[in-house]
Amino acid sequence: MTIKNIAIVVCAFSFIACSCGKTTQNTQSVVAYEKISPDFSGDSAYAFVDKQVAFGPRVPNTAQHIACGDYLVAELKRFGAEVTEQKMVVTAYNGTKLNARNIIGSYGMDKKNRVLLFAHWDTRPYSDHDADPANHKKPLLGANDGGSGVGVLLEVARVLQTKSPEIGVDIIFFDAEDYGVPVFSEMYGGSTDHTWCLGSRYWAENPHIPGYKAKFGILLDMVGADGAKFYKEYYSKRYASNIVEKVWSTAGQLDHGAYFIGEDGGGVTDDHVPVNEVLRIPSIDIIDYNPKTDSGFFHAWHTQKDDMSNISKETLIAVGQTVLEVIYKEK
Ligand code: AHN
Ligand code: ZN
Repeated sequence: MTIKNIAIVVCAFSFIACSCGKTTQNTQSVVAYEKISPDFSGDSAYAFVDKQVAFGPRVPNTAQHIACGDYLVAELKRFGAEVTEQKMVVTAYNGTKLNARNIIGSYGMDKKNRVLLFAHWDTRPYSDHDADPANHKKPLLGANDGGSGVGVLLEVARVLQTKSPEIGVDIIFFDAEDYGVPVFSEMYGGSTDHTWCLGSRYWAENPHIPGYKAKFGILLDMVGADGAKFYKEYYSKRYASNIVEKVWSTAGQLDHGAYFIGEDGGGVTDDHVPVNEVLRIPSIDIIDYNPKTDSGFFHAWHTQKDDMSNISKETLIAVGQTVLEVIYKEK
């Protein structure tokens, strides 16, 4: 078909679409963006979240934590990644020594141009935002807070094995993110930022490969809730505004603009902060955080209700397909 012919077909189509009067679609849908990445499966990602939750809470120093860590290592290997485990002992706000491990899966080890994808895999030992104070010292299931980011990245790993992108990819599951000072501690309300993100801080200070570099990083945190909204997070814009734009515009092209909101959110102390500030890899946080609401986070945040009932395959797809598209476009 010649260019002129295509133009005639497009015009004819838009004429029909308009003349029937029933459709509200505009002619933009005729020239829709065609994605280049392989399909991201919402069913598969959902199953990866469900499997983690089935271990129970994944709190450092527990048997469930060890079992889930072993599962994550085995899955990355099954999907063809080169796996490095970084075991460490970090000290929690209350002096507890946490046996922690960061789990790293690499693709295209020989490639110099790399992208870093990360999420935390541990879950919080406290449900300190639960409506019932009797639950405040109970660990939570972390379907969304912990499970969702890892679930999306396991599905990304599965896809990476089916087709190599041009760039190398490193997936890191960080440990000991969520052991920060609880509401019931007397330390609460002080400066407690340093009590969160212990695994990512350790890695940023001791990368698994000395001198490790990546073009940019993307953190996924609480990316599974039904109706999630991702605002442009403060530190992401401060350190990596071009990556925020790249990801948000890709999401728009893929018709996921209902999830990726074109407005500024607040700042969240999260695993991307040490990656930006210590290792200086420009990194963004895709996080369900809206500073205009009560806690800012999704409704079941740090409660006993953070279970599979909140998890939506559509949300997982919106995030996962966007991340895949960014990766497969990158050179
Ligand atoms: C703070 O509340 C300081 N940071 C939240 C980071 C976080 C907790 N992400 C998941 N759980
Ligand atoms: Zn949390």
